[in-house]
Amino acid sequence: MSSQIDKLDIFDVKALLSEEELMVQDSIGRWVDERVIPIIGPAFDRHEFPMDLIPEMAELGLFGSTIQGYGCAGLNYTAYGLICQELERGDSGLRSFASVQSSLCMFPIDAFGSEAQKERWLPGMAQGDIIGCFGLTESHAGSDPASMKTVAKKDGDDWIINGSKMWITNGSIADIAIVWAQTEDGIQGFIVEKDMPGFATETIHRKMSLRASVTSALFFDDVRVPDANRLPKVKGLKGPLSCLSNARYGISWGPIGSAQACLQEALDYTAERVLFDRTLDSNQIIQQKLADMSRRITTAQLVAVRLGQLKDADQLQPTQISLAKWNNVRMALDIARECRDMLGGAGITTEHVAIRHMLNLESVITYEGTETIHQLVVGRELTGKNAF
Ligand code: TGC
Ligand code: FAD
Repeated sequence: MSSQIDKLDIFDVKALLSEEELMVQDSIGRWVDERVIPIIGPAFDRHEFPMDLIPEMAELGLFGSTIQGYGCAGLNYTAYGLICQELERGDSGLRSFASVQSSLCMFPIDAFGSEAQKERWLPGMAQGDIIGCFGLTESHAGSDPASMKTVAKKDGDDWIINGSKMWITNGSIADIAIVWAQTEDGIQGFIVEKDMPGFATETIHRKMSLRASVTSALFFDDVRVPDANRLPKVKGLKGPLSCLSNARYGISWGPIGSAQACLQEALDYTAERVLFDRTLDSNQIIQQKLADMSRRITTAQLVAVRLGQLKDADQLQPTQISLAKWNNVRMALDIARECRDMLGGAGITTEHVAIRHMLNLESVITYEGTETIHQLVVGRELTGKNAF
């Protein structure tokens, strides 16, 4: 039986995209096929982020892609979502790198920075010459950033920062860190440069998830930061939470790519594998499971496209992002686990992609607000009661 339906896009979501959005998706998708997929399994095994891909990502316009000017591509948010989806089809670590650089570092400089800060940092970040990291989480309470202990105290024209941050993507490879600290005036953001005395990083080893990504702890021991490095246009938790909103938006798209990669692998594998005199995909139970994956991916794609429309119309609410991040990451994690199972013993090695995506998604469901935190955000919207 032949059909016009794309197995990974049953509702033809592509038909809802503009020419520019399709072009972005095609070019990044081709790059992921050619440059990422052949090398990413071994990089994950070696616990290494593939640094040599950074200039290529910059060349493709992936960093700060929604920012106008400063050498950035000025794309819309639907295109940014598609970039996240294609990158995550390769590996969540690569999408993480782009999310942190774009949504968590370039976005706050663009939205809350002075003109001098934008001119100093954004062009180099767009070119991938300056790498950023985002320090919000502390070891005692990631879900509750309002309780952070890192402090910045005013000292003449400078600030003195003391404290530490934990689980920071890109921490030990970053040239600058956007660091959120308590001040007498509430939480404020500072651009800490890697060679400022008293600033140190330590890479976190032995991760079983996001192995092709650098995760670090940051330490601040009387780090003197000039007031010129303070983000002047925002005070309070809404500063870092706005950055999270942007990153969570991209993460709502990304795992669709992981799920597509896993489903494609399961389709290929079960079509070849012969057990009890027939291919595995001839069994009703296998078909039912594959069909159910397709249903969940399709739902997630439609959620993402609607999210993109709302974001591009500047109407997106944090609760909508929470619902989408929760739904789409959960969808991908469950599918990756089910695909791993369909591959039997072969599914437990990184010769196949399912277990790598499955392990990565354990981080994705935890960072940028755990699944529970997003459920509580939606619960608060429905009931009007804060249950955190
Ligand atoms: P709450 O009282 O609700 O809000 C405080 C202020 O913030 C505003 N706000 C938001 N603004 C923008 N976007 C959002 N999503 C916002 N949510 C809230 C809010 O309006 C208020 O503003 P104002 O002007 O009234 O002061 O704050 P809360 O303390 O009750 O906390 C709410 C909660 C639990 C949802 C929040 O703390 C939370 O989201 N916790 C989870 C923390 C988290 O997600 N951390 C992520 C760290 S970064 C990371 O994981 C990077 S991974 C990178 C990668 O590799 O991809
Ligand atoms: P906790 O907050 O201690 O949560 C533990 C458990 O308690 C979770 O299951 C949670 O859902 C649950 N829980 C929490 N509150 C409630 C409640 N009220 N009711 C019921 N259950 C609750 N952070 C950054 O700032 N920058 C980064 O670049 C960054 N990158 C990361 C990369 C990786 C690979 C990982 C794993 C994390 C990263 N993080 C980063 C940190 C991440 O955001 C936190 O791990 C996350 O917010 C959860 O915080 P926590 O680990 O302290 O867990």
